[in-house]
Amino acid sequence: MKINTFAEATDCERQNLGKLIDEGKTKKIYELINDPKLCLLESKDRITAGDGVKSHNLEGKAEISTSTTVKVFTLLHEAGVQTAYVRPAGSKCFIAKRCDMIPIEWVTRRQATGSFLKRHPGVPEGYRFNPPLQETFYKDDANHDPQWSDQQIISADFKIGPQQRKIGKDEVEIMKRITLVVFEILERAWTARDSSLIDMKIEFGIDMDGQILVADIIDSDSWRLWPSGDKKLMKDKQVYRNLSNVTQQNLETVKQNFKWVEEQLDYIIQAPKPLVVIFMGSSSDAEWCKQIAKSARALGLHPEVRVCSAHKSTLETLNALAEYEGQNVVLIAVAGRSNGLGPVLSGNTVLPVINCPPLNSDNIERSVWSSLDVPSGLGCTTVIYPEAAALAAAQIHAMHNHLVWARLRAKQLDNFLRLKQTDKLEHLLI
Ligand code: OK8
Ligand code: C2R
Repeated sequence: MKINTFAEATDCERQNLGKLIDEGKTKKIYELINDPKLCLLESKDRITAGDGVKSHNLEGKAEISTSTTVKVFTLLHEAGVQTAYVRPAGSKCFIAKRCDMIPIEWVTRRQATGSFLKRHPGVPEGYRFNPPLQETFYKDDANHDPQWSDQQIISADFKIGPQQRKIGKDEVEIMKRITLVVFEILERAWTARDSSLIDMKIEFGIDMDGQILVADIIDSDSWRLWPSGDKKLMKDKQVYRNLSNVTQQNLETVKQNFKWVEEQLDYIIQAPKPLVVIFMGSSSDAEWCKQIAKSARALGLHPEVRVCSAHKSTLETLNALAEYEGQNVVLIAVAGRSNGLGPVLSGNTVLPVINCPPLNSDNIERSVWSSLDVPSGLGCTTVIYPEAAALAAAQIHAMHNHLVWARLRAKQLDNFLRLKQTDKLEHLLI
């Protein structure tokens, strides 16, 4: 995946710039004249902590922060998580869906550190939360962002956005679930760079269509990140928060840390698409295979199709198999009637083989048994739907590929969100 160099978008977006909507400690938000549903976020060369009490100029921070945010949101977008982020626009800016923000910080923790330790004396630093712990804080600098319960958020009776969307129990549940998935996707991605995501904070907004979206920025201000799981190697804003005496040299270290994070994200978002080879026994199985390939692509896999029959062209089948030995490949065998193909492949390789025979209501009783009733020593598995074959292959690849893992996690989130939405509209169904 290629990240734009920002430059191409700059000029036209600047001409389109409307009035300043809002200005925070580290960013400005502008209207876009030609598109009232979008806005432009511009980062400042400013670093702050302690609700703004500590604040310094840090030349170059805006570019690093923007690029970090762009890469993080690109990763989430590729996974299938909807966010307000739209596209980069110059080295210090990006375009986002215009949102009215919900004044809550959504924090997820994998390990105990930071403010959690102050609020829970006796719990040792590094205590592991399984599942990750979720906390919410009301954004109120003057009162140091007090922790709020779900009940407090619901009782605040927020009505946000042009449609005045009420933030009730469902909305809180939706935001909690999205927050957890965002954390888990980023945690898994950072594992690929041998770094531990310890905790993080995100924020939500309501866009002009009334949709709840992850909004704002996600950069080195947003999380605690410990390379090799070692607190002493931390690469996030905590280094700045901890400084009792802020010198130019210290600030340079903070900036170099942020730059390191921004560069690591290139490796994270550019992971190769893993290969799934669909072996089909006859060209008559092509339609079934197309359905598997379509689902596989949607999960971030690269499908390849081979036509060979273990019954009719045994040697060619084994030669084709030999081409994939030694690689991280999942094989899917599509063979109707008497399935020799899947079991023969499985018996001659250690690569995982998933049988997905092209079944229909007429042949299922007869044909499925030839995939299931295999001799001892074979470990091929069998599924009966094309989507299930792609999902099973993706789950195998997800064990070593964080982008596929992210797609699967986002798909589960999507299932949850769809059911929630349908549940709300249930009265329209009957
Ligand atoms: C936030 C997780 C960690 O940075 C500050 O000190 C204050 C403030 C600011 O001015 O930017 N930052 O509001 C903030 N609050 C929580 N988090 C923030 N960035 C993140 O949430 O990953 C923080 O980086 C938990 O933080 P904790 O332990 O302080 O509650
Ligand atoms: P033909 O079109 O060759 O007659 O195949 C194919 O996958 C197809 O569904 C008819 C059906 O037989 C299947 N077939 C197998 C094998 N080779 C072909 N089951 C095999 O080697 O197992």
